[in-house]
Amino acid sequence: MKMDIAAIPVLLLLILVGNMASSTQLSTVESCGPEVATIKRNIRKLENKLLIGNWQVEHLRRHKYFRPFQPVVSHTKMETGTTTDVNLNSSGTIDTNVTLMKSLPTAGSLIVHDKDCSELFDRLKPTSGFYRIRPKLHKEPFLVYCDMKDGGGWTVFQRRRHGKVDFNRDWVDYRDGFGDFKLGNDEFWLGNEQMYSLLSEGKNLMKIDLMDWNGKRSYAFYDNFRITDEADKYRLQYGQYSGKAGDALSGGTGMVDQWSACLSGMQFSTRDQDNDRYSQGSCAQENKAGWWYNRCHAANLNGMFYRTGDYKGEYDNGVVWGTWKGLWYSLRHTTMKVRPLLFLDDVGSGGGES
Ligand SMILES: [Ca+2]
Repeated sequence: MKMDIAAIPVLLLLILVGNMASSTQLSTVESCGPEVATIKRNIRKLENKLLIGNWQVEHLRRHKYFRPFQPVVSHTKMETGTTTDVNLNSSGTIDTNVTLMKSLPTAGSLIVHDKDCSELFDRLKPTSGFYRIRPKLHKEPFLVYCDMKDGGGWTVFQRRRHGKVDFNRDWVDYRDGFGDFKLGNDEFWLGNEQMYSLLSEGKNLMKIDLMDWNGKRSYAFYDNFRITDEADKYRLQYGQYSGKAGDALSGGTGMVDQWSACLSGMQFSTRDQDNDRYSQGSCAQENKAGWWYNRCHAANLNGMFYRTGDYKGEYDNGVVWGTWKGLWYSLRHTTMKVRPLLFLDDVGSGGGES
């Protein structure tokens, strides 16, 4: 947490306004306040009722495919080198524009049917692994890790496991993605541009899986998780929190914490691009990560990988989820993954909350 001296009067004003339970709170606080949370929850319930109805209709329409079932024996195709370049798109017409895809690194299918891992899961129920998806038809497909457990259908966009990949990187790396995309425990950041493609359509549910150095696990859900485009510096937006690990993205429960560490509405920063609200320095440089920072954070999942769990230092720059383990504990495993809000998982729970 950082506090500008010049900003203290603003903070006091915010606290005053908060105590008056006024509806005129400034936007940074408003997006994290408890009254707003209740309203958001009610809106969400109503929206869900409506959307589930719509979704069921859409699901029937989409999954009674007019396309013939193709058991996508893509692994065999790759090994034998024979390819059949017939790709039926969702409207059932033949898409011959697949030559581009062949030159890309392959994993999973040569033919990209799915806009995300949830569609792939619906279609083939494959095991967890790396697959290519194509969220936007006018953009090229790209490789992602699909988590087909935990209800299935999750598209993973961040993973920490062993600290082998350096997460202290420049804007371009965070924009395009980095890390290893081969093995089940590889570490990576999928890329802000890819995340933007994935998240910009429809409503999503984001799940953050966490594990400490004793193997204890926890998690957090955020609905309507999305980011804006590069022109707006991939500004973070999310809806309602639920889960066990606490709402660290919003900075915690106190207004002071939220004022300095609520990440809702924050732009993305890297060591070479300071878009935070900390006017006296760079949160990304201090915290050794690319992330959405305010002044600075209570969650820093791209931070330094400390093998000791507890750590000391000038800055709280570990792999931090403050509302679960505090700012001075660096987590061992983290996963950030997303799927459509109204996805019906393999146990039919819908919300994916386990
Ligand atoms: Ca700054």
